[in-house]
Parts: sequence; C-alpha cells; structure tokens
Amino acid sequence: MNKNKIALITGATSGIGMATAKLFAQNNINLVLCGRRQERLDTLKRELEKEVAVHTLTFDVRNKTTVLAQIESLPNNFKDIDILINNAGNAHGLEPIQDGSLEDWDAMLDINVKGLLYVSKAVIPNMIAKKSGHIINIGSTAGKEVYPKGNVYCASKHAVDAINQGMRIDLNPYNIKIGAVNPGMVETEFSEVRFKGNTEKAAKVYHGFKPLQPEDIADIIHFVVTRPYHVNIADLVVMSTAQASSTIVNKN
Ligand code: NDP
Ligand code: 8X3
Repeated sequence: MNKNKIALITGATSGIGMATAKLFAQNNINLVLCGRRQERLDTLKRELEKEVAVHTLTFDVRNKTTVLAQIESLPNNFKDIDILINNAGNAHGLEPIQDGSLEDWDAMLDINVKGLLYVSKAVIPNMIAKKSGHIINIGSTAGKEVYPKGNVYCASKHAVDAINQGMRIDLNPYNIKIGAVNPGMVETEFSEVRFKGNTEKAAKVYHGFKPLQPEDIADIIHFVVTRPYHVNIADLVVMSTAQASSTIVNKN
C-alpha cells in the first residue's frame, strides 16, 4: 500500500489554508498544520485526526529562528514533507502610497514574502535530499496586476510570483515541483484583517456578487497536488466568474 503523503500547510487556522487542510484530510494526506492561533490549531487537529495523522506547529512566520526550530522539531513521522503549501499571508490596510503605514508595510513584506522564504528554507533541504517534493505558493491576482491603493500588498504578491519562478528554476535539478495558485477575491478573514477588524467594511467587499469561497481554492489546490508526477501546474490564476480583473467586478 502507498504511504500517505505529508503536507505542511501554513495559515491553516482560517480561510484557504483551513479548507485545504480539511480536503486533504478527506483524501488521506497527513498534515502538519501551522498558524499562530493555537486554539484553532488544536480544534482542527481534534477534528481531522479522525481521518489522518495530524501534527500542529505554532509560530509566527516572521520569526525566522522559531520557524526553523519548529520545523526542525517535527517528530520523525512528520519530518518527511512531500507537499508544502505556502499560504500564510494577509493584507494590512488599503491606502494610497502617501498615506500608508510603515507598520502595515512591514507586516505585509515580512509575512507574505520573508515568512514564505523562511518556511521554504526549512522544508526544501529534505526535498532536495530525496529528489522529490511539491511546493505550492499562494500568490494572488494582486501578484499579476496592481490596483489602486493596493501598492505594497500587490508588491508582496508580485514578489511571491518572482519567488515562485525562481524556486522552479533553482530546484529544477532536484525533481521538485513548484507552482503558484493565484486567486482573485475569496471570502475569508482576509478583508477583516485588511480592515483591522472592521467586519462591516470587510463584508462590503463581497456584497453584490458571488465571490470565490475558500473551498473553491482548496479544490484547485487538491487538483494541483494530485496530477501525475511529470505534470506540474506552474502558475494558475482563478477568479470568481463575476470578476474580470482586480478592479472590474460585475456587481448587481
Ligand atoms: P485568512 O485571513 O482567512 O487566513 C490567513 C492565514 O494566514 C491564517 O491562518 C493566519 O493564521 C495565517 N497567518 C497570517 N499571518 C501570519 C503570521 N504572521 N504567521 C503565521 N501565520 C500567519 O486569509 P486567506 O485564507 O484569504 O489567505 C490565505 C492566503 O491567500 C494569503 O496568502 C492571501 O494573501 C492569499 N489570497 C487571499 C485572497 C482573498 O481574497 N482572500 C485572494 C488571493 C490570495 P494565524 O492568524 O492563526 O497566524
Ligand atoms: C487578495 C485579492 O483583490 O483583495 O489577494 O487583492 S485582492
């Protein structure tokens, strides 16, 4: 019998990461679930370990020492990561560049770009050693175009796009699959975080049209990881049917 694969998912406490964890569990993929909110990780672990083996790691992706130590500390039966979903990320604020906050800029670049790099740095050596593995970087349509007031968030996701391409080139000799999934608007806690807990403002983002749901993205991620090994989905953009670009959304 084939051994279950092991996936490490960052940002598993909410939205796209949580939906992906649930779908992976239904499909017999063992899980290393990461996030900062321990209670949510514990609840998810209790739910999903009825189906697969689950281990949780609590860390802030901004803290490189902790990221490396936590991933190094994985028990032997979880060390051999087959799939890395670099999903943790968020937007902070939506302001023209001249009004942007330095703290928001730091958060977006430190989490979305440097955090993704730290986690990858910890996971890649084992993939190189075994000459197999699959990394999926969650980018965004914001990594393909820039929209008004999106400035630094868009820059962080353009960086993810560049890192995705760079990883694919550099890890090519090691038979490692690298690809990005770039969603448009998905109804998660994303806008609540962007608008600093203002739920009313966040909900308005998704009014008047049917946005993507986190389960839609999980379904695509699962499709990507279940292709035959010689097939690598290198870069995928997915939007709600109502969305034509970052700024063109058919609302009624
Ligand atoms: P959510 O806010 O629902 O989830 C974000 C996840 O990232 C949470 O699990 C959160 O966990 C984790 N996270 C955030 N900051 C940190 C940190 N400093 N350290 C560790 N983990 C962190 O948003 P989404 O599910 O929508 O976002 C997931 C990814 O999808 C992000 O990269 C986002 O940019 C991208 N995306 C989202 C879109 C959308 O419209 N929703 C569209 C395109 C891309 P915790 O707080 O417990 O640490
Ligand atoms: C999240 C989608 O359009 O809010 O990456 O930037 S958007």
